[in-house]
Amino acid sequence: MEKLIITAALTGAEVTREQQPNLPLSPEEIAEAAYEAYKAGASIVHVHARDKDGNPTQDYEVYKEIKEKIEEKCPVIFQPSTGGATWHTPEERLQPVKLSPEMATLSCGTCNFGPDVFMNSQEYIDEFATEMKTMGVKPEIEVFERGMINNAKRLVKKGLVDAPIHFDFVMGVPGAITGEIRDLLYMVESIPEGSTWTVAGIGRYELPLATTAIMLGGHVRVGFEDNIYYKKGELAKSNAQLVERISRLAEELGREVATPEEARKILGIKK
Ligand code: KMH
Ligand code: ZN
Repeated sequence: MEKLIITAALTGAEVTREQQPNLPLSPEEIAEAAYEAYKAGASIVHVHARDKDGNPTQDYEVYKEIKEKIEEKCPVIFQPSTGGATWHTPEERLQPVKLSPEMATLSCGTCNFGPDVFMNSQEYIDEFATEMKTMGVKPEIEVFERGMINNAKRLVKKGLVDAPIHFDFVMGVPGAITGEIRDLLYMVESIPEGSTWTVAGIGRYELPLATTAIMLGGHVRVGFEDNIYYKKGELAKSNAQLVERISRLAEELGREVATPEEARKILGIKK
């Protein structure tokens, strides 16, 4: 089996310090969390920026500072969000792509997102994909519902995304697909042959889906964006603690963990 790529989703746009006191917010804190996650086995960090008040921002300069600070510390793959928060405009959301990062997320459809709606019209999906192609950015296709896989296949047909596609199944967002294992199997069976995939289980779904992905040959995303607990009723101490557990499980299950360099090869990223 291919080595395991672990992504650490460090901050997200929704979680607050009130909910998770160790949430990294400033560029310094996010870079330090990235370094700790890298040491624990992460080869990709998925990043959402926050402003000085801790609110989600898609500001180019803030992402630039985070990217540079991470690069000073370690060779982990920097993957900014283009999803931002549900209230960000498409123009705001696209800003970090202008940094020409190795990867960025590309959400491939609209869905309910708790009490909000996460809007991704066909027009904007195409625009985001075009911009990523122009900037040489490998998209991680964010899939919150089964139909979004079809939208990603459409992008390949239009020449806006190169195959093989790399998917991230985000499972367990209230209002979108649940994180039951049978749903993951359905998603995995539905993607084109040769694709790679990772799974981000939200909340209590994180651990069972991660373990299943390790055994199925998929990849794993963990971190405070998706889940703030280590176990029921016990907050995690850090993103790195969640990554460490996945590295340990992989070891126990006989799956080696990829370095960033190996992850680049698996994903076809040329540095
Ligand atoms: N915060 C969500 C509305 C992404 O990072 O690309 C969208 C999200 C997806 O987190
Ligand atoms: Zn995100």
